[in-house]
Amino acid sequence: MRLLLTAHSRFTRFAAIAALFTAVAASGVAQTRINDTFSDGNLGTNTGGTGSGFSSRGTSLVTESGGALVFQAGGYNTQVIASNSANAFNPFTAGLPTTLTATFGTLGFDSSFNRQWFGYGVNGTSGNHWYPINGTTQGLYLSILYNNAGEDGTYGLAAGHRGNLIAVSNTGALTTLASWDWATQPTDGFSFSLTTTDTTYALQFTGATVSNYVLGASSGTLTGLGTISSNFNVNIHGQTASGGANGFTLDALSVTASAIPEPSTYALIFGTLALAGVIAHRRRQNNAARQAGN
Ligand SMILES: [Ca+2]
Ligand SMILES: [Ca+2]
Repeated sequence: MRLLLTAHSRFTRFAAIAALFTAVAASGVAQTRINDTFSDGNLGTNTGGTGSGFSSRGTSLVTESGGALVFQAGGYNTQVIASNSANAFNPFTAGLPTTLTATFGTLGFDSSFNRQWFGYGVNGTSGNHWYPINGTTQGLYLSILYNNAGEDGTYGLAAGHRGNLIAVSNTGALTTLASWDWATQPTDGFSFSLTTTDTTYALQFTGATVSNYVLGASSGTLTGLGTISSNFNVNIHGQTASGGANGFTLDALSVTASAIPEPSTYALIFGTLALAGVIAHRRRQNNAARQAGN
């Protein structure tokens, strides 16, 4: 009988722990949508990573070389790529914070202008320009722009600021959610991450001096996108005014999503933990009773 009880308690404890792991696995665990370190030398494939690489959107001078995406400067040459449509998803989902992280290698500087745009654009959008001037392209964009003030007030750009986070609605309206200064020209090797839900955004930078958010904050309410009716790709756009060595390289890019556990899931987890604790306590009591009887 004692053997049966011991076996039963072991089985119950195993079942409780298994239920706990199941509950945890179903909630809060990061799901990797894209993880590309640009290491297989082919823009269109992503060997060993997550996601199936990127495609050119009618432009040239983007290569994958030396472990990085290389946007070569070409003198007004526009470079646009997008994550392949097989990896399209909706980063604006309630209860599913989704984080896009991009890490630069080098970031060239052109005394006339540099334009880089990163973010989410509607799946299937094509064309050799991808930025808010194409106002029918719904999405959320981070712009890294250097110019001589000639583009202040256009494309949703705040005057005198090199960085902007811009939402483009499904009606083409632009909403500048945040605008900031780099104290110096953005430095090589910096990373940004952008986390979104259906109602919020949060921006973070590492390796760069970013200050003076003037229109918004580093986090806030996501407005301006309108009704989300499609899936999105990660798009990247580069352009410099002159040729030479003024392009940029991107070392890594990832997109992860992590579900927020429902209250009922928390209840299940804590309930299971409590049950496991009771079982362990009873087992210790039984063992102590057996030892006392010996
Ligand atoms: Ca590749
Ligand atoms: Ca890399």
